[in-house]
Amino acid sequence: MKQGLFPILILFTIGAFFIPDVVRAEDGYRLWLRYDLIGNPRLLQSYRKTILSIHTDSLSTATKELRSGLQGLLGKTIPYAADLSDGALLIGTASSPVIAHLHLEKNLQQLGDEGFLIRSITLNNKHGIVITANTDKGVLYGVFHFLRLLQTQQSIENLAITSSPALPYRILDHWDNLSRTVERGYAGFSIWNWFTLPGYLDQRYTDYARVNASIGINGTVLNNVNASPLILTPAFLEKAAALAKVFRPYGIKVYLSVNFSSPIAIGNLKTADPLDPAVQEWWKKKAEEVYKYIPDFGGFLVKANSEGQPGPQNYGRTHADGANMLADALAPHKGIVIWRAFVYSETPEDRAKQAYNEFQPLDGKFKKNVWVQVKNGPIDFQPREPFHPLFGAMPRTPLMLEFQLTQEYLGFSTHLVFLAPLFKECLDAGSPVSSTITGLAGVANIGDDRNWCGHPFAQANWYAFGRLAWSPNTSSAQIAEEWIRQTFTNSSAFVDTVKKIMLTSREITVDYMTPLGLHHIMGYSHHYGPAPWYDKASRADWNPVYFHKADSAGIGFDRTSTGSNALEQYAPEARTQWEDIKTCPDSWLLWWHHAPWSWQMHTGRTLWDELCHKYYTGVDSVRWMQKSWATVKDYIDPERAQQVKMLLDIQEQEAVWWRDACLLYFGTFSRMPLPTGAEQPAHTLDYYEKQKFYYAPGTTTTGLEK
Ligand code: BDP
Repeated sequence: MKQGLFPILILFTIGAFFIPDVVRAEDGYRLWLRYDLIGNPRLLQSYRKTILSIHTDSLSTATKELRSGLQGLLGKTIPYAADLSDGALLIGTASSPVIAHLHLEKNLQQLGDEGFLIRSITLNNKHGIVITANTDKGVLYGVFHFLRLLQTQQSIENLAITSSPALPYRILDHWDNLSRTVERGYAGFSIWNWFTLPGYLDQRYTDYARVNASIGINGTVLNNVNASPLILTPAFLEKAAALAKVFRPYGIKVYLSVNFSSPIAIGNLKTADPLDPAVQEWWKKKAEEVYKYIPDFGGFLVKANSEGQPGPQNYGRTHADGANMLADALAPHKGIVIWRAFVYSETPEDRAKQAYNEFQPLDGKFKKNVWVQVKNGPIDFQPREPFHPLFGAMPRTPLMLEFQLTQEYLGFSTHLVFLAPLFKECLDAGSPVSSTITGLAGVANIGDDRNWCGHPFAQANWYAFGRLAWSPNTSSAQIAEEWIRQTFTNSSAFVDTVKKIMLTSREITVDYMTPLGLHHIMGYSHHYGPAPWYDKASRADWNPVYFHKADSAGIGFDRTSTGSNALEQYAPEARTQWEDIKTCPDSWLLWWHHAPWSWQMHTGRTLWDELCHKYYTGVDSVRWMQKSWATVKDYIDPERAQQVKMLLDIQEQEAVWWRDACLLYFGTFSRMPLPTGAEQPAHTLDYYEKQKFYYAPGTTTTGLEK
């Protein structure tokens, strides 16, 4: 080798190692905690001047996160400093020496166990920023908030922020099976590798905890509500305990879904009757065992007497009998029972009334540590539902509000649908909801796909859930903007355009799937695509025809006093907005009323014309999303730009599928034509009806059979 070439080669080799960092493919793994170098040089300069050292006396999870976040964002290592110097970030709990002498106790009193304070201070002519709280967990939340300010390029001058969560329980519910399949999961298999736990602790478990803590989520139910009794066997408890250990420093408690028949399935008892002393004893011992594995275990989540799951009614007992028995077993350990109100068994009544009928009379009968978990609407996570009538109707029972992040009824992980507006619609429905809930539960949309959620934009629904559980008053626009800036870029052209897409996406989806209050008209069992014609299920209320009731006179489910009278389950204030067909908002019309095809809508169109208008607008709007995305895609990495483009293309085709299938079918009742001059369906109704969707239940395999 010629002299002189060697150093160049070394340089080249070193360079090659670093290049991938620069051009690294963006795979979405980092979610909204990307911590990339601040792109705006002026801002970077000012942040660098303001943040010179970290002054702390404990190397906690919070300080480590802060340090690694700053390293990425500021492109340099921020040193720990033993003394308070100019430009210090002071981190610690209120009682730690670096904070105690600042005498901030008064400001911290209101913040409870989880709130935090971030404040600019000047002490002995030295400027600094304090991040503190009453607990380590609060400090961690404060650190994540501070990092969010930097990631979204906010000013960090004159900070005076206090924040504490509105709701104490902020829990993700995983519908993950022990086989690693995920019920209604569209992002791969379960992230919990039950085969290699407890010995192998995947980095994903830590990142999962970090990401959740960054949005204030403080609990996780590891397994499916359709629970395998095996989760309570020592082998699985050991695995759950290993996860709990990883999550603990991030303030996340583990909960488990339990099967009500566990005493029979794994306890060798002959019954699971909640009033049987042997059954009660079994659960007490089981709870003791669980707490030996997981000392800060959160509690049990139970789906009972719903969709074939066992429950107290199998023994002629009530939901309260069942829940109270488990509550007694958990009470000595400070655990809670979260008992789901999603009941769905065959009844001659309107399906929408069942949960209220079974649960409302039990108000006041539950033990103190029982929370009743209610889905946002009375049917089942549809694109639009009115809020559940149990909200406001159980004043003596703490209620958890359950949202579905996984898009079972909203296009799986294929359609771009930002769910914050859907969540807000329920949260903002008034005091019945806001005054009675103690927490939010979100059915997780997470799997082992590299980007966690399948669709790059599905991550935003996880983010929105956490942000709203912490602070339900936050607007959808703010949440979208924060998420875009952290997940993609701060470029305003991109932020503005993508925010518009996100904020309208849910309404667009309602338009092309279930406009004007239609609901539950999707494919049988797999729940993908349109099948309003379906009437073959053995139970009436499994059939879409049950829900839309289209006939030659009109369409919609009469739930007023002339029909099922589900409306009577609501308080008068809520009732009045829907009761009268003349004043009922168009968006709810067919949920509450069976309206004639020629009914005059508030827009001036007839019902049939409005239905067509909505379906056509839905499709046009997806095309608008495609075009808008094309104008801004170059602001971000080509990988995610292309993924979103491909998914939007599928969404467009499927919006057309929904529109054409539904309008052709409903047209057989209205006998009215599609709008003149409008794009005509490419196929006949018969073609759509014959399409088969293959789906292997319990797996994540889906696809349309051509
Ligand atoms: C329905 C899902 C079903 C769940 C059920 C539930 O289709 O897979 O088990 O909700 O919430 O929407 O228990």
